[in-house]
Amino acid sequence: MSLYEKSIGVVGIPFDKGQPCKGVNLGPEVLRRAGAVKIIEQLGYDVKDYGDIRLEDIPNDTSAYGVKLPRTIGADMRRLSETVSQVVGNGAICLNLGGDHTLGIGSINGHLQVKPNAAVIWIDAHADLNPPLSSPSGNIHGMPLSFLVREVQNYMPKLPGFDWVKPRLAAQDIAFIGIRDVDKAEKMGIHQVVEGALNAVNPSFDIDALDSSICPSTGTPVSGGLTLREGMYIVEKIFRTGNLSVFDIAEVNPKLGTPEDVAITVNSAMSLIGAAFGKRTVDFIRDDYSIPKPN
Ligand code: B3U
Ligand code: MN
Ligand code: MN
Repeated sequence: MSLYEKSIGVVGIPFDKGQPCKGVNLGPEVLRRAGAVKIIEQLGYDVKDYGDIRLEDIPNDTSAYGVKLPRTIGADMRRLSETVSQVVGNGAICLNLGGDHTLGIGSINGHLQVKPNAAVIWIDAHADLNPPLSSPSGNIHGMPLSFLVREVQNYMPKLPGFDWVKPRLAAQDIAFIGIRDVDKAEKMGIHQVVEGALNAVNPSFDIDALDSSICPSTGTPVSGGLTLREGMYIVEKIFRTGNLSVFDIAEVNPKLGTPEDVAITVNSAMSLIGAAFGKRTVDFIRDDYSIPKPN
C-alpha cells in the first residue's frame, strides 16, 4: 500500500489551560486557516476532520499539588484520549492540532490504548517530564510525560480528574529531540531514555523545539534550537518508516509577537505538517521532460 493511501483524522485541541499565555487556544483555528487540512488532502489522503474537541468548564475546580484546574484539564484530556483512540482504532493516522502541549497526555494515552507498543518521539526544547511536586512553574504543559511514563509513577500524586490515565509508556520507548531547557528532576529521568523501536510512532512536536527565530509566536521560545530543515528532516524520516500513527503539533500562539512573527511561526508549523505527511519539497521531474536547448 502506498504511504499516501491511508486515512487521516484531524482533531483540533483549542486548549490553553496548561500554561499562562492566552492565545494558544487559537492554534487549531490559525493552522486550519493556513491550510493544515487542505495540505494533506492535496497529498491524496482520505481526510476526515473531527473538528475541535469540546472543552469542559468545571466549577469550583480547586488546585491540587500546585496544579491549577486539575478536574477540568483531566476531563479535557480524557475526551482527547477517547477521540485519538477512536481515530487510531479506525485504522487512521491522527493529526492533533494544538493547543498547548498538555495535549500529549490525551494523545499518547489514547494512542497507547490501541497500540500498546507505540514509541513516542518528543520533539521539544523542554522535556515536559516534571511531576507536579517538582515543577518549577506549576504549569501542566511542562508535565505531560510524567503522567505517562511508568518509571516516574513513584513521584506522582493522585491528582483529581486523572484517575483514567494509565502510565502505559516505558522510558525506553521515548526519544527526545531538540531538548535544551531541562529542570533538575527531569535530568534524573532523561539518562534512562534511548531510542524506542520504530513500530507505531507518535511524534509530539512542540513548535519551540525549533530555534526561536523561526517560532517567535510561542509561549517559551528558546534560542539554539532546530533549524526548519532539521525539524522537517526528522518528521520526513518518520513518515518514510511507514509507521506514523499519531502526530501532534503544539504551542503555536497567534496572540504573541507581531503579525510577521505569527506568519513565520505558522509557516514553520505548516512546513512540519507537510513534511510529516510526505509532502515533497522538491517535485520529481516528469519522465517526458527534457532540458530545452538553444537552436
Ligand atoms: N520546564 C519548565 C518550562 C517549560 C516546560 N514546557 C514549556 N516550558 N513550554 C516547566 O515549567 O516545567
Ligand atoms: Mn517546549
Ligand atoms: Mn512541550
